[in-house]
Amino acid sequence: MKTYETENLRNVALLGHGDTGKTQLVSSLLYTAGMTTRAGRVDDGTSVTDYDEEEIQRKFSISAALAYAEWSKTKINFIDTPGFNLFLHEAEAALPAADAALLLVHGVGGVEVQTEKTWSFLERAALPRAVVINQLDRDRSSFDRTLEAVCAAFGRAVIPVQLPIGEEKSFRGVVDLVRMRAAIYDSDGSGKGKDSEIPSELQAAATKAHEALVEMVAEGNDKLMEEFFEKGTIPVEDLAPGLKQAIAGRRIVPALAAAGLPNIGSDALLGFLADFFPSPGERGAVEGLTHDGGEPAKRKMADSEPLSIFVFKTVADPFAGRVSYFKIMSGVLKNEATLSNFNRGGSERFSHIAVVAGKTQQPVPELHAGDLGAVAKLKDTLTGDTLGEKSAPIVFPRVALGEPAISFAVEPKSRGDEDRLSTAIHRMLEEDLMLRFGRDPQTMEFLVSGSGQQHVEVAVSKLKRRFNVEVTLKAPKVPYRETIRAKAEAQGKHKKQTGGHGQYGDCRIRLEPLAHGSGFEFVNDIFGGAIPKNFIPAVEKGIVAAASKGYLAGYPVVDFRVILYDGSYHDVDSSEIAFKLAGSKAFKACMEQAKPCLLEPIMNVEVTVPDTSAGDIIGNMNGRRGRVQGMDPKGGSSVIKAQVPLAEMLSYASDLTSMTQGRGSYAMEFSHYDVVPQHISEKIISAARAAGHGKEEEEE
Ligand SMILES: Nc1nc2c(ncn2[C@@H]2O[C@H](COP(=O)(O)OP(=O)(O)O)[C@@H](O)[C@H]2O)c(=O)[nH]1
Ligand SMILES: [Mg+2]
Repeated sequence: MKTYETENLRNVALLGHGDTGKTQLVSSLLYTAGMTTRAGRVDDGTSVTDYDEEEIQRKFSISAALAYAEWSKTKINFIDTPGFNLFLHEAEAALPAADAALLLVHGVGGVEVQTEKTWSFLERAALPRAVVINQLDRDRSSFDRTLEAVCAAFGRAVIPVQLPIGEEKSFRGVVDLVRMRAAIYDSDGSGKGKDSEIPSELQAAATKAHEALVEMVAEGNDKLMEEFFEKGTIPVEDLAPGLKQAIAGRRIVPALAAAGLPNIGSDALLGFLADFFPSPGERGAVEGLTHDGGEPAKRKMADSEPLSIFVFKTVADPFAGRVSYFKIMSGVLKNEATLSNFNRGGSERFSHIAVVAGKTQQPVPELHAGDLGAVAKLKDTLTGDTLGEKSAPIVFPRVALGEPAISFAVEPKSRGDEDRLSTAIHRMLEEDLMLRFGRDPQTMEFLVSGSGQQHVEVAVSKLKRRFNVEVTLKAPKVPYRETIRAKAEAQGKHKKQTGGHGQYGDCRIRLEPLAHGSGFEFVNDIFGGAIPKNFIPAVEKGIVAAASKGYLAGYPVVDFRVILYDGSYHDVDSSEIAFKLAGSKAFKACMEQAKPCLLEPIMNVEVTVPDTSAGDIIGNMNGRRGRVQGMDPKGGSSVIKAQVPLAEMLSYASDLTSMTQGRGSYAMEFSHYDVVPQHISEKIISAARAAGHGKEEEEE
């Protein structure tokens, strides 16, 4: 297997709404580049990047996957990502691997919810990008209309560098607006166009679009601007580097035309990526810290810098074990190298490093700065870790993902499988950062939490297929939280000093509410050693433990600050455990006065229904304590947006089906936590109390 220098690499993530054709396009590009002997197809389950059994069955991408193609001596690494909302966190998590992105937009559907969402990911990651208007072979598709929608959504930086030749069934090629040539494709699906003159009927439109592009490139470049004023145009030799620079600087977002399935425009797209997308080295220095919580530090993506790599994905393979996908952030990685893990300490041996194309791996002797690779069997390394040369530590930032929105209780089908379930799930948690696993504080059942029902169902299906553990999913649970609405102050004293070695711990704390979503803060305000330094963490631990068990109904208490301001100790009888118990007692005493309340997750819900059902749907939303925020028409349908408590949405799928005779669909994602109304909260609390939880529960 060849290795590639940094300047000959491109790392390109494909993002966009589900079903825009990202996975199909990658397979078609790989075929055109000669990487596969047959064109893989999503619909036959033979695509390169939807190789997992779960993806083949469902015919959509669930996790980010890699593949690469060589084109004009350049290695293009593709990062194919899911576009469906419940799996979108996978796209976000994989972005550190990319140095640029293709945002796919459906030639019929236009700009959709996840188009905007993934655009915002690209903004946050500051990635250069191009828009591909895809599936232009479809009936009712339109390059112009879609482009207009894209410009309306994302601004005037978006400008075509191609025009389509023919439309719908007769879409057969693209005009290259930089070189002013045309490529015409056969129906053989090779993806290789015939270089031709621009068809005469497109000449005028192409000239106009070329001039617009020239002007836009010149706008941000004084030298080109002068040339443009002098000659009224810019020759290709100057236009091309100017365009490349403008893309890298995110001043221009070029728009291209394609149809991945019939493979039209593919060699032109590959050429565009090789010629105009930035190499990793052209992205400037990557920022990190000298160590976790340390000072800012930087690395250039160059071979000459000390070695560092960033792990952006982990796969739990039942046979190969843990497989780690990484990017070389700087330096050169040689096979069999030993690297330090800068997040966790310890060292790891990189044996059999490989490059990845879908499910296959090819061993390589070395990888240069910017390239992507994989290695199996690292001991303690997980997604988000930075490793490298021991003498040159650096830690790159992790991607912060949202919180899971829904929990299901699961139960192993065969008794005695609890341990196997727990082992298998823990391996899957390494692979999927949005998945959570724990025990229900009330029923002690196993809980699996994820972004939505389908996400959890996929996890359950993987458990069976990969790890041979079968579980039943029970009714979904709402992950309530508890919080406080008032300040409170109390003492917690744990004292047992009768006979033998005694126990003594005493603390005084104040509790203060924090804004929703701010979590937990601990402030040590002890002066003059009222509590010795070494026991202060014990007080905090005791409070955290008590908060996690809840006060009203057994749900974790969140969004509060604790100020530890006084206490006392005993020279002999004070211990860590005594201060832990004191902290826990003080917390409970405070909760009594702090006006505790329940919080529930509120979801952003988007329902698409035929116009005739819109009224019913809105009425129904109001009945679910929903707040309707808007209604937009969309090609004969209505899109209704609302915020609704998760507790009211648990049975929505089947209700929507019956309200619309199966013609409605909806998507939902977590928005925020809000206070549960009094009358509902009373029911939840009394049910929990009846089950023996909440305040009455006594530990020790
Ligand atoms: N007609 C047509 N169908 C396409 C094209 N690209 C993809 N498809 C189909 O659209 C569906 C979704 O494609 P896929 O690549 O899985 O989309 P993704 O969710 O963006 O990865 C599949 O049924 C594909 O066969 C295209 O260019 N033209
Ligand atoms: Mg896909």
